[in-house]
Amino acid sequence: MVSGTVGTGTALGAVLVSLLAAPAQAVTPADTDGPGARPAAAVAAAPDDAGLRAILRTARTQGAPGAMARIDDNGTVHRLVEGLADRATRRTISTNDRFRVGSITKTFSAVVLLQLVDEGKLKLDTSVNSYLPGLLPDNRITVRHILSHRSGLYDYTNDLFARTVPGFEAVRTKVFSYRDLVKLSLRKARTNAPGAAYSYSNTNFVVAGLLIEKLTGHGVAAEYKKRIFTPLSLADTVYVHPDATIPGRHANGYLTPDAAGAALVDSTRQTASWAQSAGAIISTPHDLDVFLSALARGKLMSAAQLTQMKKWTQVNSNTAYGLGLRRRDLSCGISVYGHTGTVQGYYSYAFTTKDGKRSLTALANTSNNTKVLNTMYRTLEPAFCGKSAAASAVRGATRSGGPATAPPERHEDIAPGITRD
Ligand code: HEL
Repeated sequence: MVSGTVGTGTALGAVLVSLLAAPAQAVTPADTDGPGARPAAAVAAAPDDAGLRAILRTARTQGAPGAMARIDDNGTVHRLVEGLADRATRRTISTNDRFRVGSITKTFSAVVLLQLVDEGKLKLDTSVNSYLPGLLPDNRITVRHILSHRSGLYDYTNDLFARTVPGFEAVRTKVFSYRDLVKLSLRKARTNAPGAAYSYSNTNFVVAGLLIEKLTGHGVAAEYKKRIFTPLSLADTVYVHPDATIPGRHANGYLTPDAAGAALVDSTRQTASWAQSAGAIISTPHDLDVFLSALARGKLMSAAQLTQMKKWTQVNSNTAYGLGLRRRDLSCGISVYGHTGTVQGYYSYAFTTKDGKRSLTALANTSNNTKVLNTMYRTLEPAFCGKSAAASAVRGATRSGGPATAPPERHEDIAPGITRD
């Protein structure tokens, strides 16, 4: 595991008791775009479609039935597809296909909460318990801690998905309330004192969903729609929880079992109730590109709130986390902003440049396959850095998972088989 700052994942128990009793050693997020962020360097190089395609092909050879990417570059669209959306019908994957975006949902939830800050209904540095009395066991946990994964609330999915296919089948048709999920988290010791460390946890964005519900009086579906989907005309973006079906044209998702060589499990149909406001949105590459571009251009919140969203906690050498937003620092000297998603059967990446002029969404329709995850991670370089970077990204993708030559990976492993950063 690569920890954000202070050691997450330390042995808990006695250590944690003293940690929680001690005054929080705050991990102070850095100011907007600093310190590791690369300046506003314009994206000079054209996207390298050939390099990107080679990466998508590698993902297929590593076990993804299909892989695709769409780049929206200042009005020019690049579409790349490899392989299948559906193994039964053998339909080719399309960049118009809907898919489960997983934790890219967190950026949508953060946008809603930051809009509520703009409306004077929420304060980032106020205790969550002052809005939701008694919900959390520590009044020091603030809204900002939740949105930056610094609350220390344990991630209940570590336990739910310790065994991949049995874990998935046990929740596939379940409907949880947000409070059920918070309760699962609170059965376990917290990972750190409030504010003391970055420790990625779905629980934080379940709390975000509860806050949205409490402050607006509506479910997240209505708020996403009113505040984001409709104003941006995201016609293919939906939140259908607890419905288990992806409406309309979509790529099926195929979960990789833990046992080597076992057949992929079609995991398309599920309530995604374990994820909800932390991961249950369904969208397309076009819509995600539009969403992130609008966010970067300041169309979804005030400049003051966008500044808050981009206060960074460094996660590792080339990744930082803001408020429901990731920053990746690329080899060509620019930083890109967005999120990643892993939901059973789907690995997704959606990032945009600082000015929102170039956006990438990439998808592989499998998950629980670290080789594919690491390969898809490399799509950012050819998309944003062009040819020079693509060569090394492709080399890396080809080697990914290889024994001696694999480059160091930039992910944190929090739970068995779940790669996070
Ligand atoms: S994990 C992440 C990603 N986030 C987090 C969230 C999301 N997704 C999950 O928590 C899903 C966990 C189960 C995934 C499952 C698989 O691979 O389909 N794995 C297992 O069951 C392993 N035993 C941090 C990677 C993100 O990128 O933000 O999405």
